[in-house]
Amino acid sequence: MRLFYASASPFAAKVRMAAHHCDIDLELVPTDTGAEPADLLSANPLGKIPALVLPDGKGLYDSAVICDWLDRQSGHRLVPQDEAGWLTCKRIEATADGIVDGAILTVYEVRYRPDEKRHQPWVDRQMGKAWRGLAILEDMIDDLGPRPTTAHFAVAGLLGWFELRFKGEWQERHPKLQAWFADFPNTFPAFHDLQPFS
Ligand SMILES: N[C@@H](CCC(=O)N[C@@H](CS)C(=O)NCC(=O)O)C(=O)O
Repeated sequence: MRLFYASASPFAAKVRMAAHHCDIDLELVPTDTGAEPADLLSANPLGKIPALVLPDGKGLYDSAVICDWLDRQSGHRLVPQDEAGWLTCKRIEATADGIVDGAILTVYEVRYRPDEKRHQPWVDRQMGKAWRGLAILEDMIDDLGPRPTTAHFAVAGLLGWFELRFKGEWQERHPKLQAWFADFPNTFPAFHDLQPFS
């Protein structure tokens, strides 16, 4: 199965880690979303990565949806099936994904908008979502057990990406997340190869 991805994408890193954990091979297609290539748009009309092409040729997109599909394929190796475990996993995954959703818009603001069109209050609002989300994650991170779930991969993708884009800005405020992130490669050694990088 082909996965449209970019090496720096936290959402793509999350899916790649999840697939690795499930022993599911993916054919990687490096993708520049800015160029909106036709094969990406036919897999995902929204033009976003990650996008996966399933064996029937149809696209599947949004990292949470792809991970849910990988979970089904793997006999639930990614998402706990008991209600308490499911709620913890999904709350943390949604929080991690939402943090990136806010912060990435501020990256795009700089990348795609000319200086004179930037609106700082809007940037601050988006980063406010990200910092509030990180504060909540700091409180929730102890709820993640040793067995990797989609929540682990979402948080690892997020923090790996923050290391690239906001290095030095998050660690001091979030010592528990910092410790969790430093230890994650011990539970999941493939993180070294699959983490976001640019
Ligand atoms: N909710 C989506 C978000 C995906 C997303 O925003 N991906 C970024 C790259 S990290 C992207 O494709 N951006 C290009 C665009 O927004 O046009 C997911 O979880 O997969």
